[in-house]
Amino acid sequence: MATETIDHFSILLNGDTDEFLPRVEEILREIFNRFDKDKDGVWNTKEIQDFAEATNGRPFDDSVIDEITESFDVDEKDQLTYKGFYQMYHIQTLSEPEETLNDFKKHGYDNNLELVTSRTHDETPKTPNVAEE
Ligand SMILES: [Ca+2]
Repeated sequence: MATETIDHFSILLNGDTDEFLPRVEEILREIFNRFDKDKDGVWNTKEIQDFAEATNGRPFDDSVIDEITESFDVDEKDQLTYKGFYQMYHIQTLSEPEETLNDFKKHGYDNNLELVTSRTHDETPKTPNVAEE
């Protein structure tokens, strides 16, 4: 892979406040909605596991599920809320922004946080030679 210097942190977070940039919040919302199959606004265990498989290639261990539901915002049935999902990603991103970008890539986003329709393993840089008249 080419040695690009990518500042993962600043792609995702506001350097002053450590908050997610608005585009990142949009992506988190998109991913959350995509896996919230029954559209009830929370992730049950099945939905969490679908997400885990899509992201990591395998489901989470039960202990990880427990950790998630104990650490992050859940509803009364221990289902992960969007807020909880957001918290989970925020913590990961503060410590490992690269990991978050890798996750986003698994869900079809590129380094510019754009949704690319086809998932290829090519890292062909897109150079938009936009005509300047
Ligand atoms: Ca759901």
